[in-house]
Amino acid sequence: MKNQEIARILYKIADLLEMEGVDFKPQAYRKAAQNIESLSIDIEEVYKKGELQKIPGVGKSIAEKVKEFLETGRVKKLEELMKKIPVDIERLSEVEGLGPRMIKTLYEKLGVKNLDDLEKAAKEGRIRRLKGFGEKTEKKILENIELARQRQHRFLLGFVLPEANEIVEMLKKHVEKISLAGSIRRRKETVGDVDILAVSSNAKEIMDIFTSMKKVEKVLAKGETKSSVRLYGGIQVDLRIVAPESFGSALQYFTGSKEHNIELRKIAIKKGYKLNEYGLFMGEKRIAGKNEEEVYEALGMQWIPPELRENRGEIEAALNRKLPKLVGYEEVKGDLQMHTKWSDGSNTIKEMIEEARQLGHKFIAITDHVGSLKVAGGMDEREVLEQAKEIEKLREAYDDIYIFHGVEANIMKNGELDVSNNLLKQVDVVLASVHSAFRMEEKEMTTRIIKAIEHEYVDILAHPTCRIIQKREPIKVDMEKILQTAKDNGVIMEINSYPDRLDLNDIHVKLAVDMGVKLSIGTDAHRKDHLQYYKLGIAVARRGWATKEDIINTYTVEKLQKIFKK
Ligand code: DGT
Ligand code: CA
Ligand code: CA
Ligand code: ZN
Repeated sequence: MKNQEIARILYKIADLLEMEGVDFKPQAYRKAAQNIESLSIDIEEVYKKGELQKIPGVGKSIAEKVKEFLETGRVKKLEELMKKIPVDIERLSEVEGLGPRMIKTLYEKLGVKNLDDLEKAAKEGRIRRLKGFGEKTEKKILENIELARQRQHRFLLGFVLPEANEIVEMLKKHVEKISLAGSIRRRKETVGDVDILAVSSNAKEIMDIFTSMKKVEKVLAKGETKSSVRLYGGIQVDLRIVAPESFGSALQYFTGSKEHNIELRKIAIKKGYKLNEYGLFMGEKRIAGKNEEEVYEALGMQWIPPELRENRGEIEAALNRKLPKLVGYEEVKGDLQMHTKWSDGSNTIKEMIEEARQLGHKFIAITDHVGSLKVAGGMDEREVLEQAKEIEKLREAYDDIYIFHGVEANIMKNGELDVSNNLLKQVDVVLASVHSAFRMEEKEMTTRIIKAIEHEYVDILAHPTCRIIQKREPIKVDMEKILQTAKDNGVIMEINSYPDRLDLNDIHVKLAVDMGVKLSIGTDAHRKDHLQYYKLGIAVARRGWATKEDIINTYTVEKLQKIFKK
């Protein structure tokens, strides 16, 4: 989905136009950006249907910019404006109290282009001398720069990973070795920037290719061994070229986490070695560095999968050769949560099946909303029965994929479900989840969830903490108590794999795994292209030390049928 990227471009044009002193247009751009940002459908599809101008606030001129971006990956108008006013408008306008016009004055009078310049000018007392600013404003600016810096943007793994993989794939043809590094390689739920490492005998050419990619909005730095760019989506990508004999140690170093590296270096020192990005050294002699395996091996431990490198006990386990055999990305055979046109999804059951088959799934569960959730188009009993008939027919049409008929029911405030047992009896698998009254005290909320887990027909507790990353805090619950109840009742805890949910998170997954609670992976797809997110769920499972046995999506259909049996 390019919705966010396009909104961001339009906001930026708005700010730059305002700096130019243009009237009305900035407001129009912002309005359009807001509407595109909150669009629940993919703007590319709107464009394909020729319906861009049906989006509120999108007129001919803005529609043309959207079209230009979707077709060419750039917007000339933005490039012209950025050339004319070369300031980092986005970061600067994050300083509270600084509007586009003030930024313009600061640029014209003091040459302020970015946060560093701004800080310097404020510290030197140059801002207070400007007309309309004053000492108080200067002080405020200085305080707010700190806040703007702390509010450093992080990006959802699920949205950045496809872009990062595309870059790696594209560069692969030109280099000897290449890999993602940093938090994105560890599959952390959000990433600050994308780190890429490569080996090449022709660094200069690689850097040219890298910095002239279509998706690059701005080249931040360009050198022979390191370049940084910012993509239209707003994220920074760093590419480093390293020597072949150091690739493994550099990959190890730049994969992190920092905490993991610190521990590792201590172990190296204890053994009388020195570990850095260039290699593992005994005196001047490099004893390992070409690949990661030999670095870990020389330190007397198993190679540690990147997802575990958070200094949460993995180093000790690796030293004792007791790392778990993490569930593999190829071992998950299906998806246990998705929605269709029967409730609030955009595709038919058949379309979801087709897509799932493309992904190689052997089973899926169709889990449309039931009950009173108005916005989600919850089905009633009659509709569930009709849906069952459709699924029965589709089962006959496909012999390479099994379709479980499921529902997602709402857990009401008192812990009861808002549908009858009669309805629940009609389906194979029942998901229960909280969709309202998120702010209850921990004790009350825990009792509520426990009651739902104890419900005789509930199989899976879906998105158990209800958090939306960077948007909604998790509900307050006693997680250990919930997991214990789940275990006692044979209820599965979901790893909701939608990019902004990832719920349970890695820490809770580890707790569940330690307690012997089984987990399921569900994308919560509301469109067929969301089905690809199941891999994010596997990443969370791996970060939570889960093995194949812990994740029921690795089981056969027969085994699942037994688990879901009423
Ligand atoms: P991010 O980008 O904030 O999501 O997180 P990372 O982990 O990708 O961090 P980043 O991009 O600043 O640096 C990449 C890796 O480089 C990091 O995971 C570990 C390594 N690294 C960076 N700075 C230090 C440091 O000061 N000490 C050590 N030991 N390692 C560092
Ligand atoms: Ca990073
Ligand atoms: Ca970085
Ligand atoms: Zn839900």
